[in-house]
Amino acid sequence: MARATLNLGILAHVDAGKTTLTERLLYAAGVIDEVGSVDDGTTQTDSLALERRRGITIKSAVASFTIGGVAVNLIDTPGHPDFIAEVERALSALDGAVLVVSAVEGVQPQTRILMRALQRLRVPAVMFVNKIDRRGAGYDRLLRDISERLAPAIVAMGRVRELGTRSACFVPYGGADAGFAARLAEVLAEQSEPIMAAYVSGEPPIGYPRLRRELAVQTGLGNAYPVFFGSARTGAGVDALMSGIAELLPAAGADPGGPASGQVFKIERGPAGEKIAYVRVFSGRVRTRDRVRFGQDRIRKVTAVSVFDGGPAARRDSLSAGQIGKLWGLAEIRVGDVIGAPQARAERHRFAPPTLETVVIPRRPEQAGALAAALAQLAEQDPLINVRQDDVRREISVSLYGEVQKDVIGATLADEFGLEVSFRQTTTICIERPVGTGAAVERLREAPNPFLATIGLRVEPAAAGSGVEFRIEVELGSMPLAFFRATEDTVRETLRQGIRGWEIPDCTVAMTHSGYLGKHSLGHQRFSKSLSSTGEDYRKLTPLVLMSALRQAGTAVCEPIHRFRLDAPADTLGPLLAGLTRLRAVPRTQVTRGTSVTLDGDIPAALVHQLRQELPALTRGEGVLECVFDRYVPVTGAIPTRPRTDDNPLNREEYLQRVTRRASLPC
Ligand SMILES: Nc1nc2c(ncn2[C@@H]2O[C@H](COP(=O)(O)OP(=O)(O)OP(=O)(O)O)[C@@H](O)[C@H]2O)c(=O)[nH]1
Ligand SMILES: [Mg+2]
Repeated sequence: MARATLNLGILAHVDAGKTTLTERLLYAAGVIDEVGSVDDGTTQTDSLALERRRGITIKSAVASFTIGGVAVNLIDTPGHPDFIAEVERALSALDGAVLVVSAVEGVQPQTRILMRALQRLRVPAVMFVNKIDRRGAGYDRLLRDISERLAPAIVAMGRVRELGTRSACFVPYGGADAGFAARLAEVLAEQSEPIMAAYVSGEPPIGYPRLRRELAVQTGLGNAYPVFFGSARTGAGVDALMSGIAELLPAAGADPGGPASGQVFKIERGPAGEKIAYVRVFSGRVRTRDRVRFGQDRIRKVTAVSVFDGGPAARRDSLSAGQIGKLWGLAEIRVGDVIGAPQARAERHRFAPPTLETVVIPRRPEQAGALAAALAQLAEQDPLINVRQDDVRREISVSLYGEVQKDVIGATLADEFGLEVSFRQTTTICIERPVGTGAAVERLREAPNPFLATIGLRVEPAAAGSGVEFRIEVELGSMPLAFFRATEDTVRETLRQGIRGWEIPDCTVAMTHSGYLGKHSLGHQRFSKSLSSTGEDYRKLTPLVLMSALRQAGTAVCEPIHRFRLDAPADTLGPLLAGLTRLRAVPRTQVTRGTSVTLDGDIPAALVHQLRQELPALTRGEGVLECVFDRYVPVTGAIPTRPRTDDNPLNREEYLQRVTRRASLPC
């Protein structure tokens, strides 16, 4: 019988100690004989040369071991906000998580973002408060911080001795600790009616084994969070965490029958450049030589399978429900693709999209083609870099979360593809939002419409984050379905560049008029392509109609705003506030504690990097800044525009010339 599997993510703010903890868990499980170190570049999961050089995790990595008969597949994720997309992809593969918090720094902005994502996806988690060996480590302060800022239903699983010293150790609570049993009963009573009833009656007291079982149930449901303490550096508390993982987190709830269904959470290239897809299977089984469906209806044969099953990935004939493994042979596959039957967990974009972009310039102009191909390969692993080629200006641009990601792309292009590149200065990615309603119609055989199609569209604003909704307000039978589909696809495509060239992520587009010319409407005549509508007519006419409706609606260009938290010495407040105002930052709250001050507020994403650079001078090198994307707000002052990379449907004459010239070129 296949053993149970637990796919476990290690998540935290940057530098909290995820990779060091992963190393410790592998050591405790007997997978490695020596504990590697991030600082020496010798860990199992930071295996890329670039990760070892920089001492940070850039890509998620899988390591596998066995505890108590359960195969645990650990996914060590990056904590740096520039690589949040990697975490997003890993989330789809998880059954549970360890959320790591530093005992010195406490709950940090990224910790809260990750916790919210875990709660939204109902991924159960245990918490590990790491670095108890460091001076300044807290215990009560940490528990307060976690319950106030992450989740109220937490249970400390033990106490710490010699906190803040090299010999700090974790002592797990047991049934004999009356305070622990009472705390368990109190937290669990909030979540479970039978426990509440027993708790209120008080007689007889609820038995400790029952409380422990109930803790596993409520943790598995994501209703309660056990909190362990320890040090990944010294190994303190790691054994207790390990038993906690096995006892409290549920193994994969997998459906071994049913159609094969899985999701790709990582793409890698093998030594010969072959593509390897890391897949979590949710139901059924994927076998070698199976022909599987993925992406937009591609079907490819799986040429090899390897499975993580308590040790390094090993060649097998098949990958079953609940497991994580690698698949070969799926040439066009991209990260995030669903394999086989669609499943409910394939939800995307749980975190904010990148808000910055830059142009990548090859040092040698003749390498432009090679650069485009290399970036296309990087986009298979990280589609959010959203590689865009502007044929008019002959430039390639990519989207970014931050400057570190830019350095990493530069270093990867140099190391893996031998391409020296430079980047243009990073700029902000704005969006456009319709501000009113606009409508337009172009009718078949009515000048100046040169296409054999009737299309009417109405554009309306929609709530932030709601996406693009396409509504059909005409009879579905009024036209072949393929023409509706061509119109909808083109609407979505066209909305990537609004009136000022920025994407319109949220709006409602209603199709108000439709019409076509087909062989049936030509009576006895024979089918003739030149006299019948084709999908092409809808694809070419839609941008013209949509842009004219949008122009009537009007759009507001909105820029991304980050929320910041800044800690600095209180006596630097004067120059700091002046500096923040210069950078268009708006402090909202200010709290002074002893000699330090904490400011919370908003700052345009465009100026975050500059603030980071100026901060040391403004705060004598002591300022600590945390920023996370918050929302988009309309730009005041000069409205930024982005050069178009399409056929420019805003200019009718130019557009018609371009699309008709292309149509008449031989294929
Ligand atoms: N004193 C002490 N240092 C630790 C502990 N755990 C990790 N560190 C140190 O903290 C730094 C960051 O550790 P990592 O394991 O790379 O942290 P991470 O969370 O994987 O970092 P990213 O993947 O880049 O987000 C390294 O210098 C570690 O040696 C700990 O328990 N105690
Ligand atoms: Mg790491």
